[in-house]
Amino acid sequence: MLILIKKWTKALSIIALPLMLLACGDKTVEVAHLAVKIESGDECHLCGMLIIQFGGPKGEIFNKRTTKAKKFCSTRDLFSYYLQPENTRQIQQIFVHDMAQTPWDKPNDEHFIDAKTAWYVKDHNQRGSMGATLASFSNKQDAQTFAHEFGGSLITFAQIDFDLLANL
Ligand code: ZN
Ligand code: CU1
Repeated sequence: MLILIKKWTKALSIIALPLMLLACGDKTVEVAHLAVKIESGDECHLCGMLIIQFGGPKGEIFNKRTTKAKKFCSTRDLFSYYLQPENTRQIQQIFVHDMAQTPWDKPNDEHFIDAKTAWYVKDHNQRGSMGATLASFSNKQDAQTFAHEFGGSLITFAQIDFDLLANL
């Protein structure tokens, strides 16, 4: 009988250990999200505008420990939100449209790309929901082609700050 109980406790501890690890791990695990579609009623998380009523690249943000995307009417509003330090800390993933793959006036949500590795064109003459905005591209060559056609210059994710946004 004693042997049986001992066997049981051993078996239990074997089962319990991975479960505990799983439970602890759960809080820190960072799930990779895929960009989601912008629906007809979706409002910009920053300015409240209906997102699909306007052209230009849009943005999406997934925070750590949440599954719901925050959606933005423009790359301009996306970065205004992202750059606030209390937000930057919470953010796990950011997406922007690849404007080489989709028309400016009606971006297709199948062409969301990782914002952190994207190339951006500032000071071009195309307008987004909030006026001047950053055009986003997955490919440097495409960003150059866009700048050639619509003006502006190339920057990377790391070069985007509040100063730059204010002077678009
Ligand atoms: Zn907005
Ligand atoms: Cu807006």
